[in-house]
Amino acid sequence: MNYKGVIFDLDGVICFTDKYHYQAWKEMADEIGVYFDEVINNRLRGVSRMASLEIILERSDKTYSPKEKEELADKKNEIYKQLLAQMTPDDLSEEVKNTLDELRSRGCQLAIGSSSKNTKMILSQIGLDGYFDAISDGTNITHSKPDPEVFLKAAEYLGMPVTDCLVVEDAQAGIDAAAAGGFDGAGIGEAAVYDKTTYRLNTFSDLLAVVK
Ligand code: B16
Ligand code: MG
Repeated sequence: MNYKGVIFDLDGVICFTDKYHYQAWKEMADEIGVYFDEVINNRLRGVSRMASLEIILERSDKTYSPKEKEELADKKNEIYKQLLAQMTPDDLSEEVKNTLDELRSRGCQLAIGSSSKNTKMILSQIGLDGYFDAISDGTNITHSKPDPEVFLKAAEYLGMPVTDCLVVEDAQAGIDAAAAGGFDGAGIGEAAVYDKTTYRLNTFSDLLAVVK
């Protein structure tokens, strides 16, 4: 298929910040005495910050007010940002960078479609500040994945119809969002084996066989 634009999820596709999300949520959960482990953390993939907190609080006996929830989410985000500050361009793999460069040299427009409100900081840490033609992220949406808003905005920012764009995702919620928006979806990691995925990627550079 000939796609003119490729919209990449960030965490789990371009780079791997899930271990930092886990560490930060774990510290917050321990502080309020709520059980949290890596299995629960897997349910947070691609899901917004507040929706992630709701999943963690399923194990709490206490009812938290909206203000208290904001405070908990802020606390987690402060810890998370301190961890992100340790990231460097070495956290961007050569395979990902070379594949992005090759797609660009084939004339593709490249965009980010991420739930994260920390997208710009992450891109800057890994040396991709200013690299993408468009960025749609947690700061410009009101509905998080599996709602298609983040990808629809990315296509709009690229100035392209949905059918010209391919979405690359690692999370089921992200593939659901792509499908809901009418996009084809290429899945990597757990999303590669999800039945709504259009293309299964074993490794990131497999994209070069999908986007000709
Ligand atoms: P933040 P993605 C998502 O990024 C993460 O996978 C998810 O775990 C996180 O809760 C979400 O971003 C929001 O992140 O707290 O930084 O706004 O996979 O959509 O790039
Ligand atoms: Mg992701």
